[in-house]
Amino acid sequence: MNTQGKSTTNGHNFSGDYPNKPELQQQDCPVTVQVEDDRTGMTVETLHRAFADNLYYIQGKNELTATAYDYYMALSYTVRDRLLHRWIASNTAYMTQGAKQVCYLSAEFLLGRQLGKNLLNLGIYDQAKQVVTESGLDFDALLEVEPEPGLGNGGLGRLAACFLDSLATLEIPAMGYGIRYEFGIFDQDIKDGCQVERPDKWLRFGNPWEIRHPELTVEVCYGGTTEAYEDEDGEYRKRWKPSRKVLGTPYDVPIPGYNNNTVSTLRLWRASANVDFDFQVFDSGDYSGAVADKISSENISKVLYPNDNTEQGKQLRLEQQYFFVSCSLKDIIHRHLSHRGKTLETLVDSAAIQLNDTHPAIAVAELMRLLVDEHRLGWNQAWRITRNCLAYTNHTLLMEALERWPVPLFERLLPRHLEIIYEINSRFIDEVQRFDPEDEGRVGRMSLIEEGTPKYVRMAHLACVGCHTVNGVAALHTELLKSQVLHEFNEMWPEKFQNKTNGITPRRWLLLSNPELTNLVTEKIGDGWATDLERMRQLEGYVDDPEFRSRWQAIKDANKRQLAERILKTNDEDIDPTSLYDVQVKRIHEYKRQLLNILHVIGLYNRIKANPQTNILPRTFIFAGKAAPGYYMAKLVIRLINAVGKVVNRDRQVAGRIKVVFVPGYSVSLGQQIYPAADLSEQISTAGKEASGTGNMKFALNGALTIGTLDGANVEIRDLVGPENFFLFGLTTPEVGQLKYHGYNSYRYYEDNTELRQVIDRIAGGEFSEGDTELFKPIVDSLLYHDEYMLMADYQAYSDTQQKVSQAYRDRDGWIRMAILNSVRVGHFSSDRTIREYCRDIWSVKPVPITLDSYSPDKTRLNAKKVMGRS
Ligand code: IMK
Repeated sequence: MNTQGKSTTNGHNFSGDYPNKPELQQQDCPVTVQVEDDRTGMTVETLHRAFADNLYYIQGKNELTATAYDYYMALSYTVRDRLLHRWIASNTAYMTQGAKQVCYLSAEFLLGRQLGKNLLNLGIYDQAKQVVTESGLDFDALLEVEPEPGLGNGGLGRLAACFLDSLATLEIPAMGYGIRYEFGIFDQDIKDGCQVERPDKWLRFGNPWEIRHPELTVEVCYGGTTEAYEDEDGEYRKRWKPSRKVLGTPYDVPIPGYNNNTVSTLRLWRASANVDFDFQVFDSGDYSGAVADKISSENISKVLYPNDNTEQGKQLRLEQQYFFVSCSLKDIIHRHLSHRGKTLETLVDSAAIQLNDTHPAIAVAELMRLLVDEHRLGWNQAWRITRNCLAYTNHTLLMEALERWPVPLFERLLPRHLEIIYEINSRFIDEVQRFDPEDEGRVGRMSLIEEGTPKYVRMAHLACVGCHTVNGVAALHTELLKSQVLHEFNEMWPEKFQNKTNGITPRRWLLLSNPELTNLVTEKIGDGWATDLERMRQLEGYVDDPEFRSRWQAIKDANKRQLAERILKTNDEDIDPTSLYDVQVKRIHEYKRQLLNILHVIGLYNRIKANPQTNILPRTFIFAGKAAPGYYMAKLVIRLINAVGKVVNRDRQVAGRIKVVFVPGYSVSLGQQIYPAADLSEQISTAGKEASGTGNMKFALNGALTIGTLDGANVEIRDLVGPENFFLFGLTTPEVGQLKYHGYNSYRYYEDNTELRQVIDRIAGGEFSEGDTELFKPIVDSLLYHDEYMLMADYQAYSDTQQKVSQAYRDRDGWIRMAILNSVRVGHFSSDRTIREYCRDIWSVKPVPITLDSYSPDKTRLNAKKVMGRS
């Protein structure tokens, strides 16, 4: 490769036009542009030069003036050049081959930090580390400069990110579509034991991982009215006369596969004002009014709604959903039609469009509108295309999380879509009546519109009707979808329903987060297992090898010491790395039952207070997680955890036997430090409430044992690791149903169970609130008089099982054996497996391998005249 001479044209000038434009492919090439090897070379020497070069020419600094941030940017741009090289090759291959692409529509992508992951996937992690270290810098500290793109709340958004990694790794042409929130999930501080939210200004210093494409800007309309008209062919048609138009501009994030040349795209849309439109609409005199409207347009992509598993019902949220769906569908159609000879009839050959929960479910109506109103297709043809292209993943069984929009709001914001939904509904209702003429209630229950004042549009029903496939995210969840939440749809269209058990990417959740364990695995079974995680099972034989076990333990111990250092910094709390780390990290939600965990801690505390000599296994209870800012009970649970920590950690009598820490600001990065250090994974939701869980998989892969209920993917994890290596407790889903059905009385457990009564009395008596008996009263009352999530019913089983955990941990060898078996037997939960199943059963897409040879930059030719003429 050419290592001499600087080129005058850099890589991003290619993007002066859409990569799919055929004009750029013309033959007469008066100028040959050679892209400098400093931008593509992968050796330590080249990376060193590129790093220094970028520090100088991009950051404008040298080693005397550079800050940590400058070094971070210099390395990021070094990586970005190498990504772009492969990205162009990938886009070119997909365009020329007209490959079918997965289009993953999601309101959330919880990516985590990009630099380390991109280095890993490009295969230059060690080289970059050497470069940075030889430059006298701390590599890990440099990676930590990156602000985390927290464009999601929890599992649903993180799943989308794991899927992107697996899609690229499996060489599946794919595009993620979402929103470029200016403010991601809030930062969490803990002040006086309470959660305090701070805005997440993640873009403050710019973002080296995005490429803006103003030339691909699209227009999105809202409001106004509709009118009927007759088109040139005498056909009756509807026209939408919107009252508001905003612009959507894509920002592309390149997503490299692991150990291959594929780089796919996460396309995030940013909203801005359509100034021309504003100036037409407003009085020509109202200049400031028109400028002020700019703000309201920009608000659409301003902030992520911080709710997980609850519905917000805010107008701006519906505006966001429609915004990114409309932008994305227009983009998909544009790309399809820009292929010679392609018509909309064959859209399904270009795109498999996946709806990540109902947040993008307005896609059903919008695709119909684009096909019927804008592209003038007939209804039936449009409906066939829509149904063939769209598929829907459900992520929750909680009634309060099922999205419904008030019809009046819908009518105001999206009048044409409401008409289309009514039309879909009327045809659907006919079908329901034909399917089951006897049951008169069925139509009302299945209708896309919920009757009442006001009426509501049921988004899950819209998705069920408008998609060819509906899937759940774990075996139990899919069964409950089919038998409860959507059972009438399952009766009508059983062939629509599928299970796709979630997975996690081993690249971030093992290779990046647990490098020592990664090395040990590779040492024993060689390379290649990171993309074939079931091969970890080859390590099963080593459970009987004392040398292997002690190395395993040494790695866990080192990870635990590292976490202790971090907790000393963030919590100013000294934790004992030899104690059992009992960890619950996830969003704070009543159904996830962090409260049950802390009740057990109080139970242990009571035991020590009652008998100071009691022999209790030293444990550190580690909590982390954010509560939705408007979720009163969840925030009160955070207060209780911190309050218990304050009392227990300071109590001399407890003397280091139990500690409680709440680590603030849970995030992907913090998760990467916590999972590898955990001994015990708390997966204790009320059975039937957690759709899948994915943290459960991250813990197990890193060798933590699970204490858990038969909920979500816990069921499958337990089957795979073996029941003898899993601490099961609690009511099953049918038992929860039975107990509710026969009238659940939680107070009975308070009366009958001395241990539990003492726990609750301690809270109620103000023991953890400096005598204030009011502060935690809502928690006490909820336990005694409602207990919707049946903590009281499960308390004793949980406490007994925790006792078994302690016993098991005392047998260090036995524990490590179980930990190893957990880790090596959960290869099934690689998101690679999940994605293979989606490709085979839902998307019908095939890999398109990318080779760099034919697109290597020194062979790239530019038609300079054409490019100059355009700008
Ligand atoms: C989550 C579920 O709660 C998890 O159990 C699951 O593992 C994860 O999705 C990935 O499948 C956010 C949600 C949701 C429903 C609505 C909203 N389900 C999940 N997060 C807003």
